Amino acid sequence: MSNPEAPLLSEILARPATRRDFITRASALSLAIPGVGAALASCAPNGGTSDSTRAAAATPGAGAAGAAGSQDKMLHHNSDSRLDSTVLKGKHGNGSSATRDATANAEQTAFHRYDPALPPLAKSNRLQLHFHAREAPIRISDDTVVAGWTFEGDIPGPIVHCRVGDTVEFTLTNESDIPHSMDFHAAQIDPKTAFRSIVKNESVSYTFKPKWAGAFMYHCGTAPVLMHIGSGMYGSIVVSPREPLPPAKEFVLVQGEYYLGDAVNGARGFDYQKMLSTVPDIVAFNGRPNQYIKEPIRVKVGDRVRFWVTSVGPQHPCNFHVVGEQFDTVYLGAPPGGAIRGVQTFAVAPGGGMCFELVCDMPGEFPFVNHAFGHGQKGAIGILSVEG
Ligand SMILES: [Cu+2]
Repeated sequence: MSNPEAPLLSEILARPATRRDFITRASALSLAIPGVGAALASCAPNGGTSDSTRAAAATPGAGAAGAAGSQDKMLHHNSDSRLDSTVLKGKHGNGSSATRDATANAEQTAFHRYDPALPPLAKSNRLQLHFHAREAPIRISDDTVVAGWTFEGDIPGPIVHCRVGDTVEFTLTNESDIPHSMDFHAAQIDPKTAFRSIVKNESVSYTFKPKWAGAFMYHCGTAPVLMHIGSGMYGSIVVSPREPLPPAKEFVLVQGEYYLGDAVNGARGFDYQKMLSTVPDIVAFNGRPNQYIKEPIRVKVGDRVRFWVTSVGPQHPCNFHVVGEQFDTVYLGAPPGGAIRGVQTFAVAPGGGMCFELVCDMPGEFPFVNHAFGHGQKGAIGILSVEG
C-alpha cells in the first residue's frame, strides 16, 4: 500500500524537528508506515521531565496498568525527537553508529563466541530483568570490530527464557546520550507507554505475562527504528509452553544483518544510508559471521535438537535449513500447536521467530544455513556437529 503524497521516510527523518514539524512528521509517517507514527509520537518533544514521573518510570516492577493511567505525564517523560533526528544528522554521527563510546578502545576488544544454548528456566514464575542500553565496540570476527548500540553490552542482547503465564518484570536504564527504548514482541501491552523512549540516566519499567509460546524478538523501538535495530539493539526471548515439549538440546539463533560504514578509531560504524539500501555486508547468527563454523554446536547421536530461530532483520528473512537433515517438526504456531512434519526449509520473517526440531540419528557435520545463499555466504551459516 503506497501513498504517492507521502514523503520519503529518509526525507521526513532528516528534517529539523520543531514541535509542529514533529507532529506533521509523525502523521506523515503513520501514512507511510502504519504504526510508525505512534512509535514516533512516543518520542514527542517536551518541556521537561517532572521528578514524579521520572520516579514512577524508574520504579522496577511498576506495571503498565499503573503507567497507563498517566499518559499525559508519560508523554512529558519521553525523549526529545530532536535528539533522535541528530542520530542521522548532527552531533550523534551523520547516520553512523560510530559515537565516542561505541568506538572507545575498539582495537583492544576481544572476540567471544556467543553461547547459543537456551538458558534454563528459573524456578520462580516471576522473572526480574534489568537491561542497560549502552554503546560498546563489539569484535565480531578476527578482523572486524563494530560500533555497537547494545542491550547489556553485546549483540545480540542476552537470551531471555520464561514460560507462558510467567510474570516478566522488566526495567531498561539508558546509559547512552542517544534515546532508547525496549519493545518485547512477547508482550501484549500499550506500546505508547511501555515502549517509550528514555534519555540518558533514566529508566522505564513495565510488567507483562507472555500469552503464547515461541521465539520472540525484542528490540529498541526508538526512531528511526531501522537505525537502532541495524546498530545492534535486539535479542530473543524464548517463551516455553507450560506443558514441557519433548526433552531436547535447545539452541537459540538470532539472525541479524550488518550494514557497515567506515572505521572510526578501529570500529566500523553501522551506516543508515546503507541500511536503506537493504543490501547487507554481513548476515550472522548471534552477531558473528561464521562463528559456529569455527566452533560448531555439538550434540550426540540420538539427541533431539530444538532450534528457536528469530530473524531480527532489520530487512530479511532467515530461510532456515540444515544440510543433510530434515526437520521432523516445525511449529507454525505457538508450540506445541501448528506442528507440521517433514520440512526441509522454512522462512522466519524479519521480526518473527519459529521453532524447528530434528532428531540426530547419525553422526556427522551438518551445516545449518540461511538457504538464501547470498546471505549464507555473508555469514549466516554454522555447523551442527553430531558425535557418535
Ligand atoms: Cu535504541
